[in-house]
Amino acid sequence: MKDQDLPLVTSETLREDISRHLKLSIGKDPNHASLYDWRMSLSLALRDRVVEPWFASTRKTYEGKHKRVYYLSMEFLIGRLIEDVTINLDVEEAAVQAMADLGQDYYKVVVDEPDAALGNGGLGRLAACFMDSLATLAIPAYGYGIRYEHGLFEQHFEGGQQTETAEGWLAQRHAWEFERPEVAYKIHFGGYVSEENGKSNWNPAETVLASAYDTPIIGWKGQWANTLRLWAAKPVKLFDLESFNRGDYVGANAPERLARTISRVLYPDDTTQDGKELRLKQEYFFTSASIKDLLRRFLAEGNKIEDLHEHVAIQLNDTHPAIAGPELVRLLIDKHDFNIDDAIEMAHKCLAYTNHTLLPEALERWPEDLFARILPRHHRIIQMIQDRHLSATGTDIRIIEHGNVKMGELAFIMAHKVNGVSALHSELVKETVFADLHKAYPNRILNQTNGITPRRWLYSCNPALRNLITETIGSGWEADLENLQDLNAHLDDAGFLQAYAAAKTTNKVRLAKWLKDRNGVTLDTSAMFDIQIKRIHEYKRQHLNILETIALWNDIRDNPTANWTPRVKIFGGKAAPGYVLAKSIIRLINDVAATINNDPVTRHLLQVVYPENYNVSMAEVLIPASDLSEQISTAGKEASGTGNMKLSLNGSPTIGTLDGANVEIREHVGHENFFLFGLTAAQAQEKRGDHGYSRRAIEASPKLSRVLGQIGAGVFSNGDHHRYSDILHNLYEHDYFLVSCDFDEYFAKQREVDAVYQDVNHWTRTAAANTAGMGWFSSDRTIRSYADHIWDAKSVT
Ligand code: B1N
Repeated sequence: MKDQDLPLVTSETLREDISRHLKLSIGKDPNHASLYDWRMSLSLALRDRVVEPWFASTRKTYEGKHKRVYYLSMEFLIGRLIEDVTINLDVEEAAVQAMADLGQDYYKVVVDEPDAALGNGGLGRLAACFMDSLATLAIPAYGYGIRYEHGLFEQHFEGGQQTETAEGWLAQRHAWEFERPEVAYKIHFGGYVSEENGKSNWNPAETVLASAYDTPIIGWKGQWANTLRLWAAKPVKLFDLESFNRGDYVGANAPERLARTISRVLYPDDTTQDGKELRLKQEYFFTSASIKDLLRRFLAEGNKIEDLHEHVAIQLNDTHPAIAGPELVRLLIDKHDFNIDDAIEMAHKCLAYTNHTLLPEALERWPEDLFARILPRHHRIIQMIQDRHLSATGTDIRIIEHGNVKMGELAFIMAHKVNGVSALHSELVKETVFADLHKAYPNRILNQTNGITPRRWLYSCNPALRNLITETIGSGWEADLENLQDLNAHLDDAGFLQAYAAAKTTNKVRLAKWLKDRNGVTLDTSAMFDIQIKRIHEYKRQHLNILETIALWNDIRDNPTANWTPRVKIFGGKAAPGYVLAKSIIRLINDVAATINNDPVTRHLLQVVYPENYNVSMAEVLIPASDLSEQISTAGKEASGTGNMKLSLNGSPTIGTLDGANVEIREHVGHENFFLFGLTAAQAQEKRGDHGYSRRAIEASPKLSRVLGQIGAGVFSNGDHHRYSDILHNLYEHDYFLVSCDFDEYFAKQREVDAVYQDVNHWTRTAAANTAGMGWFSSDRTIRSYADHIWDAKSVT
């Protein structure tokens, strides 16, 4: 299809539609319309233009009997949608004009939209980027997840400490979803299994309804749209009138309460697992509904169940939906008369599993008694899957072991392909967590390096750079990001570099204004903006960054008139509410900021800012304005990272370790355009065997010793010597993440960064080389590769 197939949208037609929606859908007179009313009207007018391509895509998939991809994920971290839709439909100018004609500021309306924050971090955002690329590539696909009433909590700082409040994106109706009351499945829990004539019957104790809400996901130039189908839990019986009539008013509400808790709230854990009953119920709830739904669609099209694998590819985004294997087996046996072996074989051909982390605290295991109590039938099916696997491989690798059901092993054994998310991570998957299974099934593991959608993470969030790129190499790069390498021919062109630096300045000024409005903080936009944005975790080492900041502060104070490179250190990110040490790190950053931002000797040279409540929308302002990207995790611990890709693409070189996708970014942008430091994954592992390593490293580093001494002396805590004893104890006694060992090299590399930054030409060339080299990291490339190597799915042309 060609671009000209897009129906012409003028500001006049759009304006008429907005006015009509304001009147007829919202029921408001323009004179009394609130910002929310205008936002709804604009959103509905845009949504109208998504529906046609959406229907057309469904029709084509149906007519061509194309294979569909089903992406099952506990998290979809979408962010805002107005801008996303205007950009994919190529109607931003018309939308701005239409709103102006109505006396409204389009951009004010855009930022009024709350983020859809149905995810914690990278895993959820990856799912959102994948949905964008699937639509852009016209691969028929459904995303399946949970319609949480409350997304990721809102973060506040009180006296520098993180507090959390519930997020409420559904408090007001939004325009993007279509409720599908007719699409509902009963989901069962608990009870017992009885046997009758060799057949197993599950007699559940509880039942809730999974009710569908559909959001169309439109691809680039509006050529294709897929569906994100999110499940909300509802009571089977709305209200227990019997209890009410008996006078039991509390009991009358019981069915409602039980159901609503299931889709009430997103678990705020990133790379840790909370072994709570409700979490297991959430996982089964959305997975079962999704499997039932895809089977219904498949059969409604007149297909034979024996052909399921030719029409259906199911991708498990981590192990959270791993119960899909046993659930599909169960349904094939109970509803379609498969025998157990054929059912397992069929499920195997449909399923694939992505592993996103090696951290032991993230690997899902459920106590067997809990699991058997909630899902008694699945418990037995898993035993049968395990038996067959044991006899087929002659190994002793169990799914159920030491009283735990291990979801990683289950997902691995059920899947026909298992992938890691960066080259290094996939190798480590083979060598560590799944070493034994890899030996038993040597062709199962493959790599699929993550990617990011260039529409949101360059075109939409960075208009200044977008325009420069298009002026320099023409358009087309938005859906063919490798075109960016054409920029390489301009890296020695002074005019280009000047324009590139000007675009960066524009974005830094935009960020400075945003921060001024939000926090009243004034930033020096000529200073280097040095940014670390991600969840707060020991392995990501925000503490390494803040310790380096203190050491730099010391050096500046010791020698204030030396030739320093002014820096603004910007942090963003949330800690899991129960992660005590991560919360301590947040407090330390805020305490350090309070101290050094008030130091008259250094404050024009060094500033620390940490805006509250980092989310997708904040990332869209921070990333284009970044000069330096902090990707400093302990090697071997960050599976991939995707923020690293967004920052580099937007002209922010990396200071980083050889971890996750950093390794591949460095290859693509060129070693000279990447500031490398630190132990390798292998060296890190070796170091841990070296008894007493951290104390020795601290003693060998005068800078680090001094910094830790200051923290212990209460320099940043009003003389309180104990506020940070947890962090200090951790660093001295069991510095598992090797902050102490990497500190000096990190500090030295930062001074090298300082020097390069002072050479404007050299720095700008380095930044531009990052943009030019990052084309490969488009999620379009990633999705094409999944389609070819895992799903056997095709673009519909
Ligand atoms: O997945 C991202 C990677 O880029 C990151 O490196 C990785 O840390 C992240 C349990 C997770 N791994 N595991 C999780 C999230 C929520 C949860 O409840 C685990 N997130 C990642 C995309 O591949």
